[in-house]
Amino acid sequence: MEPIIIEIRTNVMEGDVTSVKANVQAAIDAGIPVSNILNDGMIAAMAEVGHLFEEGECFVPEMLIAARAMQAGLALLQPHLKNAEVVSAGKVVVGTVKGDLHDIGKNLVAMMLEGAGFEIIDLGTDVPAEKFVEAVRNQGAQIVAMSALLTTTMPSIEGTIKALNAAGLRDKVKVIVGGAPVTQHYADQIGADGFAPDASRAVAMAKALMSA
Ligand code: B1M
Repeated sequence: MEPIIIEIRTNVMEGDVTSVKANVQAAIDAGIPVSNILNDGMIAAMAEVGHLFEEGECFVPEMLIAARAMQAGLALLQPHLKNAEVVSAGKVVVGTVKGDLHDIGKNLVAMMLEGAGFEIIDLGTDVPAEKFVEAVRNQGAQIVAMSALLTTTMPSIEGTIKALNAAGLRDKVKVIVGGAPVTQHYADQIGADGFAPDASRAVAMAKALMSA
């Protein structure tokens, strides 16, 4: 692995925003593929921070500063995730479900969908079911993309699907779900149309659902 990728990983884990920015920019300038910078550098760092948290070797403040550093790096990668030639592929309402404040995976999914030509309505984090319903109704979205990072907030995905049903909107939108604890099995169980384990496969899923 390129030494600069290892440095980026360390920078993110240490929450060193200045070095993350400098090294991500240097890696981009050196022509290192954006997918390597993202997956081997930044996402790998967050996985390691999560592992240290589980082991009791780091705490919420460390997770938070690592997340800030990751977001600073993502901002530099964002223009490179976009494909300027693509025209609107569809409208997607994106959000992290109620009770859940994790937004990095959701932001990545939104960025990559945008890069693939989708129009994004990002509702942010801790989004109640009613807000998803309102956005679908008012914006005429074709896809709802929900992210959950906590086992305790996964039921909010199902609650939102039920709310879309109750509002008579379920057959007007496709629902894609994802986030670390979410599985294909869970997606099937709650009646989602698609599950993706990562942001690039969320794009492939969205495209497949639009053409279905
Ligand atoms: Co939290 N946290 N956190 N946290 N945090 C996890 C998720 C955890 C796994 C850590 C651990 O114990 N190992 C654990 C959850 C355990 C569980 O329920 N199974 C956990 C916990 C317990 C908590 C708190 C409860 C801690 C506490 O307060 N005691 C608390 C909850 C707050 C809340 O939400 N109500 C909490 C808080 C936080 C911070 C605020 C400090 C911070 C978030 C900051 C932010 O997001 N702005 C944070 C962080 C940073 C993490 C870890 C370390 C990293 C998450 C991340 O950004 N990963 C995380 C550990 C881990 O995930 N291993 C952890 C990078 C990101 C790119 O990956 O979001 O998984 P991810 O997205 C992936 C895929 O999942 C997928 O695509 C992305 C990759 O391409 N994906 C989708 C995501 N959404 C998708 C949607 C799709 C498709 C794919 O379709 C729509």
